[in-house]
Order: sequence, then structure tokens, then C-alpha cells
Amino acid sequence: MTLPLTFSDEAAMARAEGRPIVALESTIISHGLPWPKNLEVARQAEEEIRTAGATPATIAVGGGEIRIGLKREQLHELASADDVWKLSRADLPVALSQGALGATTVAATMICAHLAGIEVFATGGIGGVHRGAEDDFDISADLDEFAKTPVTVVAAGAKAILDLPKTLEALETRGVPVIGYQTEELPAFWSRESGLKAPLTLNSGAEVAAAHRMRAKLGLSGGQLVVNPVPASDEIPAAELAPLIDAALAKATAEGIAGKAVTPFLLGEIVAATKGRSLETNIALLLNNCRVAAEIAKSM
Ligand code: PSU
Ligand code: MN
Repeated sequence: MTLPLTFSDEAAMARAEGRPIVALESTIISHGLPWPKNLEVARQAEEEIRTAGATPATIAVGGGEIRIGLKREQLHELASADDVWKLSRADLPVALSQGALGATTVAATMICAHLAGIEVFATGGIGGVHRGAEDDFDISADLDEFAKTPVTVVAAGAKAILDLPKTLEALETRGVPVIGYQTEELPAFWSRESGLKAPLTLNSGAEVAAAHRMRAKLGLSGGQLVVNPVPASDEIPAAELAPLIDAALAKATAEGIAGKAVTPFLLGEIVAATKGRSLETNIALLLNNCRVAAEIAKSM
């Protein structure tokens, strides 16, 4: 049985030589950031990982193959096309068997990275428990993936549009280590502080890599979530964002936005409400996560 995997030249060479690789997701490109900024940011994220001494592999789906590392024109297509599927665990096999063009969420990227033998992955923010989940049951498949697939993911926390206390509880229930990187506070994506304590704290890439190894040694399924706060110079304080988030959530409800469309809709609303400032913050935190993920990968 051969897996439907194709590697970019860069990723294939790093793999053959046993050099550190950091995976990158692609939903942030297709659904999380506006064109044409998304293409620029996708390239910047890859470059940040190279500068930090590791090899980037942006993961997406097309032509019936999981692409581990995208060619220039493949990245361009993913960033500019408007019919890209948003793939989580449930959608991945269907998109592959249909030959669809698809971007992978955190959950799907973890699955693909693991199939490709990549253990570390950088993103902006993970999906989580949505506010009002007690009524609509909207809980991202990202959370279950952390319990299943042995990949260490670096994020700036869960997006502040979510219910962060419930997201932490759901991760705890699933046995997922949530590790503050050089912080004891759970960061809230655009803000450094959430008012919640990070359940665990580690202070270097080597420590995170050692914990990842120990998990494997114990035969425990699942990965690790490393939460890394946005640099202070780029953050938007939580108090400033709170009313904008409330307004975006009210608008989503009024317009009947549901399912997969919720997260992209809310992100777009926040960008508009902050006149693009949240976009700059989103980019800064992603690049910061790329640097930390490269440090972890180098220690693996
Ligand atoms: N982080 C960002 N922008 C994004 C996402 C994360 O800065 O667009 C994406 C990720 O791919 C994540 C997904 O897995 O949003 C979560 O979507 P949902 O809430 O529908 O599970
Ligand atoms: Mn959802």
C-alpha cells in the first residue's frame, strides 16, 4: 500500500538527510487571511523557518495527493483560488479521492504531517470550543486530533473568539498537554494574556522535544500543544478586542453563519473592525511560532 504523498524537492532532501522539518497548515492561507496578503505571509512563514535553521513544509491537498511542501505555483493557486475545500479529519479522504484542491486545518495537517514523518508544526491559533457550544455543539475537531496524533503544534493559544476556559477543559479531558512556552499564562491569540493559567510551562525547544519523546516512550497517543504568546510589540490588549469580538459574534448569529464558515467569518470581521491591525498581529504571532517550532524541531 503506498500513501498518496508527494514531497517538494526541499522537503524530500531534508527528509533524506535527516534534517529538521517544520510543517505549516494551509487553511490559514486559503480561509484565514485575505488575498493577496495570504500569499506573502505563507512565503514569509516558510522563510522564517529556513532562517531559524529548519526546512518548511506547507501541507495541502490537490490532484489526489497530500502535498508535503508546495511548489511556487501550487502555493499561488491555493492562496488565490476561491473554491478551495477546508479540510479537517472528516473531509481529508473524500477530498483526496475526488481530486479536489484542499487546504488542511490544524487537525488535517497533524494527520498529514504524521504520515510524512514530521513531528513539529507551526500555526497561528488552533480551533477550540466555540462560545455557546452548550447549545450548538460547535467544538473544533482540532481538539480530538491532539488526543490521537503524535505531533507537537506551536500556536499562540486558541483564538479569542472562542470560549477559552471551555477549550482548556476540553483539552484536559482529552489528556492533551497544554504547554506555555516561557510563560505561565495561556495566551489569547491577539493578546498575550487570557487571565487563565497555562497548565504546564517549559522554557526551551529542547525541553519540549524531550517531553514529546517521553510521550512516545510511554506509548501515549496524541501530541502536544505548545502555546507561545504574541510578541508584546504586536499584541492587541484583550480589553480592547472584547467589544469587537462580541459584535462579530452577534453578527454571525444574526446572519446564520454556521459550521466551517464560523471561524473564517469571525476572523474577517475582526480584521475589518480593527482596520487591519489584527491582521498584522496575526502575521506577527505566526512568524513568532515558526521560530519556536524550528527550535523544537532542531532538538527532536
Ligand atoms: N489560525 C489562524 N487562522 C485560521 C486558522 C487557524 O490564524 O484560519 C484555522 C486553522 O486551520 C484551524 C481552523 O484548524 O481555523 C479551525 O477551524 P474550525 O473552528 O472550523 O475547526
Ligand atoms: Mn466548528
